[in-house]
Amino acid sequence: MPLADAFVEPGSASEEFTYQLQVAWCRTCGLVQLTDPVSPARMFHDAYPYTSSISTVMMEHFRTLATETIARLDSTQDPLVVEVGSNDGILLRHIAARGLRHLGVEPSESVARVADALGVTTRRAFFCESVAKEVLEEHGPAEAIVAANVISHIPNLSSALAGVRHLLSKTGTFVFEEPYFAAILESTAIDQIYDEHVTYLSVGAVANCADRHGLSLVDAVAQPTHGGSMRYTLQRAGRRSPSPRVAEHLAREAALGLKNETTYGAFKERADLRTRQFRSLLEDLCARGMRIAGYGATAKSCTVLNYGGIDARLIQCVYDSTPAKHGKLTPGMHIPVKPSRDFCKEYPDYAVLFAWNHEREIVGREREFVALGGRWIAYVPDVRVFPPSL
Ligand code: DWN
Ligand code: SAH
Repeated sequence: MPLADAFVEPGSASEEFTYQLQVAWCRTCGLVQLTDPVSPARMFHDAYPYTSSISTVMMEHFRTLATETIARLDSTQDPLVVEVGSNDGILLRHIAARGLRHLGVEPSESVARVADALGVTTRRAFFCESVAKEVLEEHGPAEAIVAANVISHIPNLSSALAGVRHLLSKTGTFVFEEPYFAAILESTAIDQIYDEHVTYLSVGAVANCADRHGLSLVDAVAQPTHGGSMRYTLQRAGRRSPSPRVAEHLAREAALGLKNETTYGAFKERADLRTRQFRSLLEDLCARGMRIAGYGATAKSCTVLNYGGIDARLIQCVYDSTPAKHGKLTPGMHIPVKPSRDFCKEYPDYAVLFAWNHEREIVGREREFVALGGRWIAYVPDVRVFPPSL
């Protein structure tokens, strides 16, 4: 597999880095993870193209999380809020605007620079145990540590959790959210599996890993973002008993078969079937002379395109709003990426919704496409064309 966010400059495709994408499940701690993670520095660097603020729904989601984080600080004197993977400042900008002490820890210069401009103090670093100790030395303990869609990106999860344990004040909380493995399983979202996602977290696995580092999982609340996420709250062990929600999620995970080997084999079979159905739909439409494009040059699309061998013969181009992706080719399958403002100038007959997690926002905005006869194609949770043709 190529790297999901390594969009290719035309003419330089021969230099593409590839790696073996393979997932394993640990019978002991329940963690689902990549067997051969790619070095983080290869993925997160000064040309990392993903900026969190591409979605108005996500901007609102993080504004609300910032408000909740501030509310939890209650009467603490001069509290410190640390965010791991602060990207373009989508969350910390609200903390900074309130004049609160804060620090983003973010290795990708491309996005950290955007956060700087919003007044967010950002340390260019990969969060780990030693960086956490340095932050503690320089700034003191953190009353709140927050992280979204990044803990699953860290190959050395133990080091990250040990870092949190060092940095967190005695009364502090660590709140993080990640795509929920049970949701990935239920919707057969194989496209969530790619290089940047090293672990696929569940309530059971997080509880086990937290325990090993003197932390306890005290709450877990489902979130609608990224196609189904879970927000975990950790505190130093022994501070508070877990919310009943934790036990409810654990029971549901057991019922879903997260502890049974057969569940994982069945997932692969469903993923293979779905990929074949998706590919044959595209082939049938192409054979009928239809023009097909993609919408959203997501990191996720890398897996479904490369696993299905779907290239520019089937999908002519992908429209995306991220300037850094424009004029480039998608990793591996080399489909040209065009600005999303061009979509309405040359509507295709069908548009594959690669950013399916932003369906409401995108389909709501692009109503004219459907009004003029265009149709969306989705492949999660099933392959479907919508709205159905009359
Ligand atoms: O975990 C990760 C998540 C948070 O973001 C990272 N490893 C990488 C990235 O994954 P992704 O690329 O699959 O995320 P999204 O949020 O599904 O990507 C949206 C893509 O779609 C962006 O390239 C922008 C584009 N887009 C667009 O063209 N028009 C998005 C929206 C909402 C739009 O209206
Ligand atoms: N929190 C944002 C960004 C998620 S994308 C959101 O939810 O939208 C993942 C981000 O984590 C990238 O900006 C990447 O550069 C950063 N990252 C990756 N490994 C990291 C690590 N070890 N420490 C801190 N940030 C990391």
